[in-house]
Amino acid sequence: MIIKDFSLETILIDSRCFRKGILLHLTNQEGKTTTTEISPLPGFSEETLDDALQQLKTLQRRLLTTWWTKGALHHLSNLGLYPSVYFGVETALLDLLSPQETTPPCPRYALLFGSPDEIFEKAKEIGEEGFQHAKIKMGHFTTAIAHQIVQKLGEQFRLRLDLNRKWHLQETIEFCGHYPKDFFEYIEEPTTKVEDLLNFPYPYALDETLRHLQDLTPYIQSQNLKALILKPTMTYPVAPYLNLGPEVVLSSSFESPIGISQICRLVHRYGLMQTKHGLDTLRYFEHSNEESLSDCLLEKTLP
Ligand code: OSB
Ligand code: MG
Repeated sequence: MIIKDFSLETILIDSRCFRKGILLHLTNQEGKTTTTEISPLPGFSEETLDDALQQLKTLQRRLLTTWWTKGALHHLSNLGLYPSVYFGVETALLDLLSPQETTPPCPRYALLFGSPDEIFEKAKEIGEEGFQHAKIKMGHFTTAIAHQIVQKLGEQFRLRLDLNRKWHLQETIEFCGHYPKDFFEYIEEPTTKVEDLLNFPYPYALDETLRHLQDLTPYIQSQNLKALILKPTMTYPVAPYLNLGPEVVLSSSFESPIGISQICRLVHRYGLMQTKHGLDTLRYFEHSNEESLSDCLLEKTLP
């Protein structure tokens, strides 16, 4: 396959225009087209939007002069690409090389975060939508407030908590001790220190820690590591994590609907339909439909 046409477009993702991203449009020799999103998340991604844009412009020539096959995709791994760029480019090439007829919706859990009142308000909303599984971001709360929230929502929803490495080992253990052992699906990032994870006696998941750990083996052997949370915008490729043992949960990082459906296509490609994924970030943008997105279009960038 040859790429005949390459263009980039910068977009504003949310109506308040806090979140920006890049759309990559590719067309092959048969006239098939695809659009994928490249949106590094400020404060989390190693690269900025400008870094990603520069790298894409440099990559353009190579994209247009390579004979692409599925076997040729591994060449991308030698180019030192930022995760967001690697994710956008590889998924675009995959869309053209092996298109999926349709992409059914992906199994997902709901996301709850904000102040306790905001969490209760959103909990009502997700309950009405029929969600039975939810993840609550708790790292910024005291354990007393966290208990109040769990007591209110823990019967209605099967919960996973994300502590974002904000609680100390003893605090998290003491907290979990108030509930049956498998009450929570897992605690995401349950300790401030990586070394403490091996002493954490409840099911847990790793997210940001995965981006710093060289060797996951001791954690996988310890049995309590139940899930690996992979945000393709920040951790890509994800394939090396697929068969390590813990379940793989793909998660969004406040991308537009284009980026989120790109993650959903990966869920299908990797056969991860038995797992609930973290694709509910769109709920936190006020106007996230396609129409308001086009209102937010900044400019066409034609390198
Ligand atoms: O801490 O998991 C996080 C989104 C952007 C940055 C960090 C995080 C998140 C999410 C996304 O929580 C939703 C999810 O992982 O379920
Ligand atoms: Mg997390």
